Amino acid sequence: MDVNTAAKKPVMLSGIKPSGELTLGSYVGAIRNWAERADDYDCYYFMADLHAITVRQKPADLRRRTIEQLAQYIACGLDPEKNTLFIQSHVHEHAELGWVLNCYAMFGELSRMTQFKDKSAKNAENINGGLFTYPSLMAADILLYQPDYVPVGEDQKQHVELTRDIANRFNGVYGETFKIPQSFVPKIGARVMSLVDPTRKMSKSEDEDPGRIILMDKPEDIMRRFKRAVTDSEAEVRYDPEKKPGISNLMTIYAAATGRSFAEIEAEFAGHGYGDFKTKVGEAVVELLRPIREKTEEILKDKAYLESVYTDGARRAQYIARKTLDKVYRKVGFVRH
Ligand code: ATP
Ligand code: LTN
Repeated sequence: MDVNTAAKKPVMLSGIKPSGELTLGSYVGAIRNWAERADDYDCYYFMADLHAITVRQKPADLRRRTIEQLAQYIACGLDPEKNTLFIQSHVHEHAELGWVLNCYAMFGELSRMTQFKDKSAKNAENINGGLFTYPSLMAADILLYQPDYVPVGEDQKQHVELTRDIANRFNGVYGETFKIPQSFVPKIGARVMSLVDPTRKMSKSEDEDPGRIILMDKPEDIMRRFKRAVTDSEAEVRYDPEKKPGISNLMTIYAAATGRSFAEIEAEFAGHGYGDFKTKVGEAVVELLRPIREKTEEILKDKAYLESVYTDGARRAQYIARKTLDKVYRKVGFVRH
């Protein structure tokens, strides 16, 4: 792709940590939104391996998952010819700008981040500096590419807000440097909840959570998980996230998988029991994920192809990232050589 021509389109950027298997939540909350927009935007999507090590990872697993995640991005419809797909640690400008932005992110605002509080509670024995300054690195990931939109799930909106604050603060001191990006959250599926605890987000790093559907799950596992999904004691398929979180979550998933509205779903299942509904949701998810799983398995067989994708992606990403970092280094007063 000619970088100069592409730069005229609005820019989209996002990333996911290779900290676990991608879930149905990662797909409908994020990746699906990325894949639909390749023709109209200049898109950058990466595997956030630098972010993944804020929680302890087994090196071999991290390496394997990073490559698998790339194969899954492609299987979900991200064409590497049209989108720049890369591994975060291959573009060292992320770490460098991350350091600079740390000096413009305030202790108080970093302390208020919900993800930091959640992860600290879950990893009480490893509340490290990286976990705390995670949002400054995420701000760097974003601002290096001067994007217009950052497509993410609901839980990441707060980090994108902080990125805007940091960018505005920096621009205020040094003049126009960064474009102020906007988060882009899907209307349906911005927060897919666990099937066994619909008050908690479906999360990829909680391996043993039976309420989690991963993209590589076999049809029989998907069906089993949906059959065991937590519902309520009524027998009415009705959208009410406060009073009926389990059913509302299943409706969200069904809506995301079939494109039907909540009213249509309520009408479709009026007078039916929950068992019937759960089976239908399970079947819809099986069909949604089947092509992704099959394509991923196929792509993973060709390691040389995957290597060529991430090598080319890093080159294209770095071309843009370097320009922004240079500008920042000049503005803050570093001697250039
Ligand atoms: P971890 O458990 O390792 O913290 P995660 O499952 O929360 O990871 P992320 O890497 O944080 O996944 O998220 C990747 C992207 O997918 C983000 O844009 C996030 O908002 C979105 N996302 C993750 N889980 C869900 C979910 N359950 N529903 C909707 N979107 C989600
Ligand atoms: N923090 C995000 C992953 C992430 C990201 C980014 C998302 C890292 N850098 C830049 C969008 C843009 C997460 O935990 N899901």
